[in-house]
Amino acid sequence: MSDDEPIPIAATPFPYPFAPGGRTALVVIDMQRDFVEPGGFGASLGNDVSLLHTAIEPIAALLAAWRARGWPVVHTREAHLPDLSDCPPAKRLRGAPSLRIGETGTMGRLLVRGEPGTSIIPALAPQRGELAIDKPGKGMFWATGLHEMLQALGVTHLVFTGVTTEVCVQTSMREANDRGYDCLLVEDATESYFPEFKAAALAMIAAQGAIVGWHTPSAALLAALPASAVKSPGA
Ligand code: TIU
Repeated sequence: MSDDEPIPIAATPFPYPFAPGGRTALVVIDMQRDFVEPGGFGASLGNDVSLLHTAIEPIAALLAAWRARGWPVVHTREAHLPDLSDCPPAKRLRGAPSLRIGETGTMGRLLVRGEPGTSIIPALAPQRGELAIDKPGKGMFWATGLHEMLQALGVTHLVFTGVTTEVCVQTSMREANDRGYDCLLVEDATESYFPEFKAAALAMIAAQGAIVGWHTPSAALLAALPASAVKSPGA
């Protein structure tokens, strides 16, 4: 099969034209201790963080598939500068959390770059050669320079995973669609603190003829990927 020919992936609302040859990046949004573990930002908002755990294994399987093929991977972290100059009051003062962004919890200062809680969970830790970007907003393109990095790599398609579906994942996917990327969201590799919001986000994304993009289970995507070059030990 030619690297130029799209591979049709069974998806909602119709097959997704997957671009092989390293033109599709796997995006892992904000799989940070601050959202997934007790004592972090997600818990400070009153959420049950265990609801996000089912996404971890499917994301790990997708990471393994991308790594085996040498395709580009992007990890994002929602993280602010230590002086919070990139965290406007409209974000910092919103709601009534038990701890606000920048305050100190059991894993350090919430959503501040370099703090233990801001790191990506060990099961999904970035590897050398993968992009790992700190983003001050919900969307991954705001104030990050990511679009230029992806253009330099020749990436035209994005496969989305991570948390939370209707907040940072959906915002990033909408930003990506506006920038011309064809986007696929992996249903079991994304989670929300609110199952009904996850379902609504999936429906909104695919409605009106994939107005934002497509969604599919990880099994359908993995089954359709071209074979990886098998790397022998020591190769
Ligand atoms: N609160 C919530 O659902 N999400 C966030 O605050 N950030 C992300 O989605 N990463």
